[in-house]
This record gives sequence, structure tokens and C-alpha cells, in this order.
Amino acid sequence: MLRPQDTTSRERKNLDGLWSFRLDAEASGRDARWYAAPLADARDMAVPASFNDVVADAAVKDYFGDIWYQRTVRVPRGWDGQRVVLHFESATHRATVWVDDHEVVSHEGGYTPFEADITEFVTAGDEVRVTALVNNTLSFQSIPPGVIEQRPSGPAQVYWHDFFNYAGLHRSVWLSATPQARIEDLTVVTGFAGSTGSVQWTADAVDQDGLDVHVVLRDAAGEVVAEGDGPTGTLDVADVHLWAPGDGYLYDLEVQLVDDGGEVRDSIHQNVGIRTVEVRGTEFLINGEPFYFTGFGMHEDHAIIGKAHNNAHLVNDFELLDWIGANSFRTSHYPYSEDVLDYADKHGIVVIDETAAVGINMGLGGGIFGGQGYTTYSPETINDATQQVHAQAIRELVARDKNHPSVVVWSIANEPESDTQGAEDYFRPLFDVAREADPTRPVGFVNVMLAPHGTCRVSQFADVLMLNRYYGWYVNTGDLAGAEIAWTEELQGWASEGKPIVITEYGADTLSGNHSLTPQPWSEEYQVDYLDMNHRVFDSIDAVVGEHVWNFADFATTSGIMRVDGNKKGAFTRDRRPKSAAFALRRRWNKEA
Ligand code: GCB
Repeated sequence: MLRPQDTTSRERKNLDGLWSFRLDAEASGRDARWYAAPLADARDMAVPASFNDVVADAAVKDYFGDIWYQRTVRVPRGWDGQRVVLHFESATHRATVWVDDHEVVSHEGGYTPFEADITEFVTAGDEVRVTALVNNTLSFQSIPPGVIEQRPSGPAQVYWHDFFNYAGLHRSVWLSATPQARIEDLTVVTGFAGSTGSVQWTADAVDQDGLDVHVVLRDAAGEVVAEGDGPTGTLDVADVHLWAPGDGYLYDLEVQLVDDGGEVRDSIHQNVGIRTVEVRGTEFLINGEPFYFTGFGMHEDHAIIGKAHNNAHLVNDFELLDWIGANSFRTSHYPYSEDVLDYADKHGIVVIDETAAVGINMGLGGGIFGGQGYTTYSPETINDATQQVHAQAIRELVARDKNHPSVVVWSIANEPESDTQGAEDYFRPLFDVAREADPTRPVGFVNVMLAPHGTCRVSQFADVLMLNRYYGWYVNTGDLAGAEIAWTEELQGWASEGKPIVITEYGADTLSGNHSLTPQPWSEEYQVDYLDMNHRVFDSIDAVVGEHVWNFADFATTSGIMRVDGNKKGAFTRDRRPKSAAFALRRRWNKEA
């Protein structure tokens, strides 16, 4: 699937704006055919947005179940004879869509796109009604998982991840027109030898009878640097300008379907950053050069809009990454908007790209998230069906993001239970799924403190070790000297594995404006000292090739005794004001600052 584009042969119409919106706690709307008429008793809802914080009503904020979105759209009158597609960039966590009375597509998984060919249901120039039945419940068979518990007060949605279960239409919805004979998918793999770059392309075409694939590569100035023919092949690029951290140089690959007379019948464009990624011993190499990750685990999280994509926030967050000297981030804990990855490509920021598989760990809930007493891997909980959904989430992530030069590692899960036979059996095939989907990038998962070195049974499958550790916060709280000893000892153990290690989380909750003469947990001074301690440990171990502070900014979570107005481990507050730690990180990461 290709994201809708405007090209010489394609056009798109954006469906963002105000949609009719209605909760359906009884799940009666489907039988009552709510899609077949204007949505009754509806209120307005912004798209894109998480619905939760937009409405001034606690029952809406914490709602789980069926949610209806509807709007009408006029199909552009110039689209006669074109193939018309309805494209959702995401619907959290699943959706079924109708066009007028016709059910056109269903999709499971809240952070990857889906679309339907609706040509037969629309007429150019006429209006159609688009209805999406979104559902945000989490179960043991969803990614991420959760469970609905029956309580004396009624059903409650429980989940084991530490961020608010924002839901709705978080990203753009598009109507788009393509020719019938078209390019349907494209895979690009890049490399270089000396000063010559290579761009290998594989284009999947549909209904291409009598049409040939032609590719044109242009440099950033628009000059043609290479051309080729056929569904697959390799272009040589003389005097290549590599894509590199801090240098987001992009070529433009145009893929055309051309008829006998040389007329271009379909045309798509793909940004291409020419670079290589490789793990060698304990080194992580980009373009053959050792790379050290500095940056954060992040969240798509903002006041009011929740997890919605917003370009002002996008630019601002990347400005702050630049200011602080971050060269990379992890899309914790789900695939981010494609606009985020496009921006990272363009600005030379390196990305660890993660699936939404977070909270596959019933041991971790202990006290923080509630919902104790479950076995993680069992026929009744995380089971074969979950594994299938997880495999599909990995395939969809790779299918969507495979051509982004910024993406250098696939993270297939965050902090799953990983020290049991069940974990080993669950994850072994998932690593195969990731490698089959993309043989070119390293694959890993993020290990939790509950499975320290020597006990983890999943890290054997990973190319890169990614560790989340909270010595000095959740353990050795307030005792940074003790934390330093314990952390160094564990990390030396991991270093003996001979793989590169990225510390994907370390952090301390910090209430902005809370100061202390002596380093007290929750104070800005403690956060700075905590980070300094961690950095001493990392600097003492060669196999550590990266540090991602948890988190870039404070973010919303479910309520609980461990969280005061959300998680406060940000270097920035939720409204992006710097804490003292931000200045300290800036000094470390901008060596000249
Ligand atoms: C973790 C999780 C992250 C949490 C963080 C915390 O290990 O991966 O989602 O927010 O700890 O602050 O507890």
C-alpha cells in the first residue's frame, strides 16, 4: 500500500475537519445500521484528534467500546474513470468503514494505515457518506493487550502500559484517485561502494498490461542522476551524497508506468536516502561509521489532542531535539505518524521504530497498573491468536516504514515478559517474521529490568540489545551510589554478550520547579544527578552505543498512586518547557555547547 500522493497521475483530497461523533456503549449501532443514515444524536469531533480530552465529560474521557465517526464528502468531479480509494492513516485500535450503505474495510491495530477501493460505490461529482465504527477496547488478543474486568461498579478497562489509552482518528483520512493500471507498492534498498551509491528498486504493478516500469532518480536539486527500466533493478549513483545522521540528504525516485508511445500512465514519488546500517561485533554502524545514539524514548502526546498528529507540534518537537543535541529517538511505544518519519528522513534524525506491542507483561503491572493475578503467556491470556495479531503488526510496520532511511532498527516489543519458556516460544517466530519482512535492518526488542542479564531468554534472538533500566529510581531509590554499583555490574554482564547495547530508557520522575539542596527524588537536581550517574556507567562500557532518556517530555497516563498528573520523567514538561535536565543533556550531547 502506498500513501496517497499528488502526482501527474494521482490526486488526493483531505477529509480532516469536524466529523459527527457518537459513543455506542450498548454496541447497538451496527445492528441498527447507523451507517445507513446521518448519525443521529451526534456531537462534533475534530479529526485528527484523540476524542478523550476534547470533550468536557469524564464518561467520554475514560470511555471504551464502539465509537462512531461520520461525514460526507463530495468526490471531485474530475475523478470520473479513476480508481477511488478511501485511506485512513490510522484508527485506534480497530475500525470498520462504510461508504453509504456499503461496508468496505475492517482493520485491526491502532497505528498503521488501511484503505479500501471504493470506485464502485462512488460517482465523480456526487456526495457520499463515510462512516467509521472505531473500537478502542483492549483484550488479550489485541496489540497492545488489556482486559475488561467486571467490577462491582461495572466493567473496567485494564492495561499494562504506562500511557493513557487515547483513541479515535489520530491521523489524516484521505480520498484519493489513482489510475487503474498503477504502481501498488515499492521497496527500495540502498548501498554504496566508494563514491558510487546504489538504489535497488522493486515495484509491484497492478493491471499493467502492455505498460512498462521506468524509474528516474533525481538529486535534491532536481537533476536526473540515474534512470532504469523494469519492475526491479539497481541504479548506480555517481558521486553519491549519502544520507547520514545530521545530514538528511534525499534523492527523489520517480516510478512510472509507461505505455508504448512513451506516455506516463502512472507516476509515484519516493524519497530515498542512500545509506547502510550494520551491526558488527559490539558496534552499530551507519555508512560503515560507528554511531552513538543520543536522544529519547518519546510519545505522541499533547494537551487536548492526545495522540493526534499536528504539524506545529511536530516541528516544535524536532526543534527541541535539535536544540538539545539529540541525534535519534525511539517511537515508543507504537508506530508514529508517517509525517514524523518523513521529517526525520529530511532532517537526518535516526529512528528506532517500534510496534505497539507494549504491556505483554503481567508481572510488571504489580501495583502500578492494577490487574494483577494473570499469567502472561497462557491459552487464556497472551496466546497463539495474540501472536498472530502481533506478527501482523510487525508486517504492517515494516510494510509502511521500510523505505525510510531514518529507520535503522525494528523494535518488535517493549518490555515483554522475557525470562520464561513461554516468552521464548512466543518471540522466536516473531523475530523470523521481522527478518523475513526486512532482511536489511537489525531487529531487537526492549528488555525490562525484571529480566536482568543472565535470565532473559529472548535477547538471544536480537541483533541489538535494548535495555530499559531505572537504577536510582524504581530500585536504589535516592541512593545513586548504590545504583551506580548495581547498574555497572549488570551492564558489564550484558556487555559480555558481544552485541551493541542501546540504553532505551533511564529516567527519574521530576516535578518541574521542585528544587532541593540535596539530591531528593522528584527534584530537578536529582534528575540531573541521576542522569550524570547513568552517563558515568555508560561511558565506562564500550559496548554501550546509545542512550535514550525516558522521556522527551512529561506525558499522560492512566491514573494511579504512582502517577501525579501523568508520568513526569520528561526532560521537558508536557507543554515543552525545559527542566534543569534538559540543559544538562544539552551540555553532554552538544559537546561544544
Ligand atoms: C518503562 C516503560 C515506560 C514507562 C516507564 C516508567 O519501563 O517502558 O512505558 O513509562 O518505564 O516511567 O515507568
